[in-house]
Amino acid sequence: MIKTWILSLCFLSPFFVHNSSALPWDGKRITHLQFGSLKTLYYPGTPMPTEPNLDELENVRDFLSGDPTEETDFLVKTYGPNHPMIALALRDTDGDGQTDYRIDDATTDLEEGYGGRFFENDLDVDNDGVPNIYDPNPYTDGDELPASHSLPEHLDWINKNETNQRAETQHHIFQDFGVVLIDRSRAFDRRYSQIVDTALRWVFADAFEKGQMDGLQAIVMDDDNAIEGGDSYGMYESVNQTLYLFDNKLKDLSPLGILLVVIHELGHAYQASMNLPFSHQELASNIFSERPFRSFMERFEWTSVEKAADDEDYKKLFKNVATLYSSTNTFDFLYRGKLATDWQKEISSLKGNALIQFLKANKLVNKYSLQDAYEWFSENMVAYVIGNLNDRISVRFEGREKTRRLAALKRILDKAYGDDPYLFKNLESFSPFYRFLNLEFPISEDFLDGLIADDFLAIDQTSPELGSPR
Ligand SMILES: [Ca+2]
Ligand SMILES: [Ca+2]
Ligand SMILES: [Ca+2]
Ligand SMILES: [Ca+2]
Repeated sequence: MIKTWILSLCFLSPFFVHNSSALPWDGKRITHLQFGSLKTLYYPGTPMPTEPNLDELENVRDFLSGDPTEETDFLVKTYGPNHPMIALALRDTDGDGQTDYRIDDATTDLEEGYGGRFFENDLDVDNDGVPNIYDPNPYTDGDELPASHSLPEHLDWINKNETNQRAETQHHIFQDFGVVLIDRSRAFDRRYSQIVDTALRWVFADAFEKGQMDGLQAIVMDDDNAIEGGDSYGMYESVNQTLYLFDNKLKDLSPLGILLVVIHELGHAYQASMNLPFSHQELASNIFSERPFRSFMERFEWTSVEKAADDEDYKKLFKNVATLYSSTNTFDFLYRGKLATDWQKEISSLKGNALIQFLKANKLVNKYSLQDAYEWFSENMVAYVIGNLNDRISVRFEGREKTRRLAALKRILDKAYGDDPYLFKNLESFSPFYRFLNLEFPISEDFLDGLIADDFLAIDQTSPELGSPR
């Protein structure tokens, strides 16, 4: 019966009106994609939500008939006249004030990707105490958690007749870190699961041990992220405590490149975990204060100021729909006393040598790290790992072998970072942030030797004449 609804909503629904105006909205194709996201929302084969009832549809009509706001404009642009989809975007099944879904508001332009896909928002939609991903019936209460330390059947790769290394890795990660790997619109292959295992075990194990990674419950594999035309390797979403990896973009990277992406995103999970004891409810709303993290970053020249109550961003704040991006911080970040947005303006016109000099003078590893304190943290964390790897190669190898390996490392960084030069040496080993990382995330020689030995460097594709990394 629910299946019928899927078909009817996509193709036959009376609510579905074929392209009525010049909206950047291609009903048939985009609805199919948006709706498809529900089928892998928590895990492949996620049961579908029930069809919106008449009350919900009336509620949608009321909501849209008021004065237009950025929020109603967004819903109409994203879902067109498809009121059942808007009803889902507004739905709060258990009435706890947290809507079921977080809506992808990246774009509604099909050329550049598409918005309107559904992401997890309320972590327990039916309020039966079983988090959605562990819940075989996420929309129906009455389920019970599986015995501790065992994966529920629908998530367990071994139940899919897999006795291979991929399934073993999933088990070890769940047992040791309480994090579950989930195939969503794509499957983890053996390589991905091993790389995630490497990052967790060799870089983040201490943080897990100390309870500093509570903001991570799942690592999931998807095809791509709609953001920036799918130009995204990964994403961490604090509200649903999920780290997303995007196969379409990641598959071209070498193992080391993928590892660096995973470390960057795990860095975000570490940052978000700082805020959890204080503001989980806040995180679930669209307003973030994130005070613990802000205070922490003051040690590293990142301060923050509260936004004025009449700030433009507050007017854009959505009140009824949770979105991935149209949220607002209640504060602005400053790096070395200057607004991050002003830094970005200053740096945007710089190219070539001028850019490199600027980054060096301001101790920045790249342009992207000026986005905000979160990105600065994660980019510097990656620089820390690369710097250690670079030093290890320099110590262990000489002459041509050393040149080849350092060149391989440079190629990997160039490929991953594209036009944004990545100057990992700008994180100096005597800087406060390096010292923090060295204390909290000790890097062992065994780990570095593994990266060198395990084909992580994709060494055979390297041209030996390239010089050492910048
Ligand atoms: Ca709810
Ligand atoms: Ca709930
Ligand atoms: Ca549940
Ligand atoms: Ca349930």
